[in-house]
Amino acid sequence: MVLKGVIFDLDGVLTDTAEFHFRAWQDLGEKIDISFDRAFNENLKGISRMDSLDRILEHGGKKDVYSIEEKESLAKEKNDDYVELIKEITPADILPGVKKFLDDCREAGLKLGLASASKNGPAILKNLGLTDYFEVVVDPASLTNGKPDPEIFLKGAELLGLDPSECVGVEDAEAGIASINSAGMFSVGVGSPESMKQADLFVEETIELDLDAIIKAHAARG
Ligand code: B16
Ligand code: MG
Repeated sequence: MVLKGVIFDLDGVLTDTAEFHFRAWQDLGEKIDISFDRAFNENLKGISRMDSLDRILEHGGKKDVYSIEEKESLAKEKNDDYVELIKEITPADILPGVKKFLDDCREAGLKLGLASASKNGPAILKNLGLTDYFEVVVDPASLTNGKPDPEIFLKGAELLGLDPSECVGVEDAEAGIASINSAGMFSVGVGSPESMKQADLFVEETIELDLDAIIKAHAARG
């Protein structure tokens, strides 16, 4: 099987916005008297805004305390805070090796797509100066199910006009790897060996992303 497309997650793969999400959720947590640490924040990677809020409320024992309207207002408060923080993002915040990897993909004639759960994805891509690399950006608002459901990666392949088997997906979150795998796509993980156990191939850091190795591993799977 020849590789024709690469579908990227954004947060944690192209740039590290996890810290900004953490700070914005923590600020909200202080207001509603729920505290959590970085380890808990790992559970929010790749998870949509409202699902993240639900996990935080459950963690704080406040699952049934707020109405839908109140939860929407809390999620908006967090996002307003987050939007301020991501205004600081510049091309200097592209994770190490990512620009070269994207250039290698482009030179190899691969089609590139973005499959981020973030509704702020296009704004972040713009601040990073990476918008032009991506032929398609899946709109998370158009989806019924978030990661780990395969919908977002299936949609990415469909928009690129490719079969999932002709694509690889690149992710830093366990929920994201599960999404890629169940889409029938070859998964490339960025992270620790423990968190990337389910990935078909993994690297610990973005600087280690190597297109030739990925092409070979994808072809070897058949
Ligand atoms: P927003 P990814 C995800 O992005 C983040 O990992 C996750 O922490 C966040 O809650 C989610 O996007 C939604 O983001 O509130 O900006 O719409 O990793 O799928 O690129
Ligand atoms: Mg991510």
